[in-house]
Amino acid sequence: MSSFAEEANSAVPTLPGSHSGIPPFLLDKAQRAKEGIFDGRTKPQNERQRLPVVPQGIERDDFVKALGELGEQLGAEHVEVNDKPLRDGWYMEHPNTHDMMTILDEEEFVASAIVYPGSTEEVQQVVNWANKHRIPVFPISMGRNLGYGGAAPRVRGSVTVDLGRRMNKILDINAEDYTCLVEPGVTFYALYEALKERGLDEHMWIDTPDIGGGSVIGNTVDRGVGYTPYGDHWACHSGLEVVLPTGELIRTGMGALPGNNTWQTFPYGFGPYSDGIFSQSNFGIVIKMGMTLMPNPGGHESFMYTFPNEEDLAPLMEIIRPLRISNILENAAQVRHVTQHIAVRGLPRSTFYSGPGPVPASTIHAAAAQTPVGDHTWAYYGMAYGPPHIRSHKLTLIDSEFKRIPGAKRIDPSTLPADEYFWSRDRIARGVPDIHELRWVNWASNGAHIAFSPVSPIRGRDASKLFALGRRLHDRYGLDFFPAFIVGLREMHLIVEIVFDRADPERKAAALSCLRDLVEEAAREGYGEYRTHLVLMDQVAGTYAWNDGALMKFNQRLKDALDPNGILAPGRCGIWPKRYRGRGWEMTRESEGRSEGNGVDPA
Ligand code: EUG
Repeated sequence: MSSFAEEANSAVPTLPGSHSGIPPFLLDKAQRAKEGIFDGRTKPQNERQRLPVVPQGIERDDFVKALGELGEQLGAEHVEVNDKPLRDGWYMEHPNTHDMMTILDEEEFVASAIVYPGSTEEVQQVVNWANKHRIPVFPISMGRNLGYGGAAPRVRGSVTVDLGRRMNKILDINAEDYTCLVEPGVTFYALYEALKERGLDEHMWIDTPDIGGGSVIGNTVDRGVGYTPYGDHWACHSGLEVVLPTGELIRTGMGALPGNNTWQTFPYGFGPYSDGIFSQSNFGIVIKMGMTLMPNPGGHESFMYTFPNEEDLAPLMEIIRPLRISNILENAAQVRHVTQHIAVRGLPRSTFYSGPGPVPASTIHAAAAQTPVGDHTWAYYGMAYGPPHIRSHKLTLIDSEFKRIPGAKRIDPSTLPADEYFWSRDRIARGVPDIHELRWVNWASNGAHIAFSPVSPIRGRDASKLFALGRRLHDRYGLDFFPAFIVGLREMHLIVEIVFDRADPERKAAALSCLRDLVEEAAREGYGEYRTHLVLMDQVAGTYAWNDGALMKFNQRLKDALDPNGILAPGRCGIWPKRYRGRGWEMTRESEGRSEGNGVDPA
């Protein structure tokens, strides 16, 4: 317990000293967030002494010898064996050894070792080494996609290739073209700090997700989103440099033309547009990426509306769709349920309710009535961009449309205190990263979360159907329901984060069953996930089954051609290399929490 207290009280690492650190302007907030998280932690510190988990397909002695060989190439200090007790840490000091928010036993999604390449050549060396010994490797940039598996590998005992620690340079910021070129260890926090340091933060904006500690590359290749008009990160990238699973190095788009000067300004180049196969895949290791940055639009203004009833969701979506598609609503908006409004205040659920099952609606509404925003069921957060006369045209239209819903209220920002969540949304929508969103993790003690993230049209009937589905299944498992609709341009992502106590096996099992039901029933209605956690990848991939699974067969052909030895991130996004197929590696409801299959083809 003493090391636990020590961990809780230690200082949060900061930029620029640590590539993974918090920007100094967020340090106080991060330190308070950390205290809150460790206050709610009852899970005893893991003291389990352990041998490193060896991946299937290699003997322990051979594996240890192979690691020694890699240490000679990269330097022994850049090869770490994962043989110590697993440390969960928290968002800012997250582990690269396992899934700190695991819904399974924590020894399932666990690495055997972590290696830290420092250059393109070293990434190639790692890949060549993996092919020589047939050892699965799992690349991460920062590994901060918590809720989707974090840094953890899908195949137990994989060697994690932590790219972020030593490959974290901003290679270029171009203030004329509004672009940058980054390595995997550059976080949204770090990119924002770099713009400030160069005096460019008023000139151009980054686009950050809800929390800014993730890798720009990692989030983008996972097709994450942010909240300025540049919120579709994948659509905003231009140019990749990729190490292939067989060790070759390629540049995509204009990057393939020697001496080009348009790698970051024209994403397509000539011929097939290859970038797509390197997102949400296991076909290559992205080590450089170009990203566009947004010109300061000359003004910005956040707005927030609340709507009183659950039934307001459908008419609201019908109002949002045309406004969003025509860019009167300019950024990916969030329509959040009142339960989120309460949870993001950062207090544990036990503050409000100690009974079994979900916190009753009346309790949530009573709590909401006590907040500066007041009682409501749905809250819309958006931003208008441009100088005042441009904004006022859009805001007037939005106001008259939203007010068609009886009881709709525009919240006056000047009535909201500085630490209100609204101001976090305000910063994020103008490209200033934050850490506020983390607070709802405290809802459960030992709070962990996994997302259910289906895509739907921006339509009243789809929103209502998904809301009812989520409500029914959460009720079935006694879980609080946290829906947030993220409205893209012509579609929306519903994000349902299930928050659970990761020290409670029964609650973990309930959360996992609920997630499996959600994926299955949503698919039956025609909804698929835009992204998912390691534990759900096989199931979600299985829902994209049109024409007898033709897309997965195509992906498998690509996998076999590009990665004949099946060493790169086996099973990621449901894509299994040949030597794993037909051996029970897919995780389903029937796997009973085991992530491994029965061996690999020795050939
Ligand atoms: C959030 C948003 C996501 C996601 C996971 C979490 C946070 C919402 C839009 O994508 O995939 C508050």
